[in-house]
Amino acid sequence: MTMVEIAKQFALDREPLTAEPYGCGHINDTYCVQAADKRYILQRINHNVFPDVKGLMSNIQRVTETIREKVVAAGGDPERECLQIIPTKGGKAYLEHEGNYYRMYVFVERTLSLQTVENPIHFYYSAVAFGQFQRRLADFPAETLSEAIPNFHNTVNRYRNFEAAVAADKMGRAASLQEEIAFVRARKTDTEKVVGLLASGELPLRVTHNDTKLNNVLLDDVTGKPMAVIDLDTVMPGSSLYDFGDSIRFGTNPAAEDETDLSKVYCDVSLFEEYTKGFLEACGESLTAKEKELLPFSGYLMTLECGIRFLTDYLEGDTYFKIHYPEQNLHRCHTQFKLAADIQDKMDELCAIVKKYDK
Ligand code: ADP
Ligand code: GN1
Ligand code: MG
Repeated sequence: MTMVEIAKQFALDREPLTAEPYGCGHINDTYCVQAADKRYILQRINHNVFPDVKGLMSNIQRVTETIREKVVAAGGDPERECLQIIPTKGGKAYLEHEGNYYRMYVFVERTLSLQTVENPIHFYYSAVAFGQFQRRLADFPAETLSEAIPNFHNTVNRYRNFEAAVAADKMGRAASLQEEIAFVRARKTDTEKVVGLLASGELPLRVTHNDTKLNNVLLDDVTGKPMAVIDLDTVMPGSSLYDFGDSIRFGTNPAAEDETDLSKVYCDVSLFEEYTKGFLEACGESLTAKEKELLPFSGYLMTLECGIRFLTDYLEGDTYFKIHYPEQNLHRCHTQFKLAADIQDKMDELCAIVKKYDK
């Protein structure tokens, strides 16, 4: 079946005409479907990454319902401020066809999904969006969510997988990666910190998004104000630090994630300030002192983790992240390590910024 034919299996009130690849996600295959005057998002879910599609879609259904209720209660526009699943003609949340899984969403029109920060206000509003997201789900029973990817941000586990990939050296690449491997090994104890504090109860477990890249929030294309938070595949119990840290990782670096000129890769402190301001305004009162203290560290940790994941995938033969050319995961790893080191260097400055907005 073509993607247009797949789209026809969903309960649309108009005829799908075209389906074109869309967006810059690293995981799912995303298409924009045109049907008369309306657009839809159609996705082939990456079931190697997400084997429990049923559990995943049930999570998304329940989470979007809760957000919808909160948006309506606050007098907002649920059509634009919340992701909306289109069921199949048979009334299911997703379609299974020849071993593949598909889902459809309403296309949120007149929005921006940014790959880098073009205007600082956009980054501020993305922080408001992810802060609000966390607040709206604060009373959601976390234990009833299925864990789409167990240990997703368990950095101890990520470190272990990295060492296993080095030992296996499936592609014969380890010898040429000694510098990168040493970079990770020198930071092993950093990977143990947040995991340890969660285990001891010193950090609380919350319902978090876990993939708070700037392009996973849609902003109004005129005002920049936050509309829907998207890419809800990884909504699971986690730490607020994962959400804050991953946004800092992606958004404070003015360069692309696979930039090869590393002089362009750094943490823009003024962007860190924009994000901190927005996040603390939106959910600061619910954060504990320990969470706030570790916000700058989380930017470093999530960047280090992402670099470790890109390096591990490169060592394993690029089986997880989509790549568009052979060295892309290595280039992505380099930007993350450069950025992680820069965040480390700027740690005192970043801590002072958090204090400034901690009211
Ligand atoms: P991935 O998991 O591969 O990152 P996403 O769900 O993030 O997939 O979708 C990829 C891109 O498609 C997003 O970054 C965004 O640009 C666009 N997109 C996804 N859902 C919508 C939607 N409902 N409305 C408008 N654009 C969307
Ligand atoms: C993936 O799906 P996408 O492109 O928003 C990945 C994130 C990484 C990110 C790096 C499910 O995000 O964890 O941080 O790439 N998502 C998954 O760009 O692994
Ligand atoms: Mg995405």
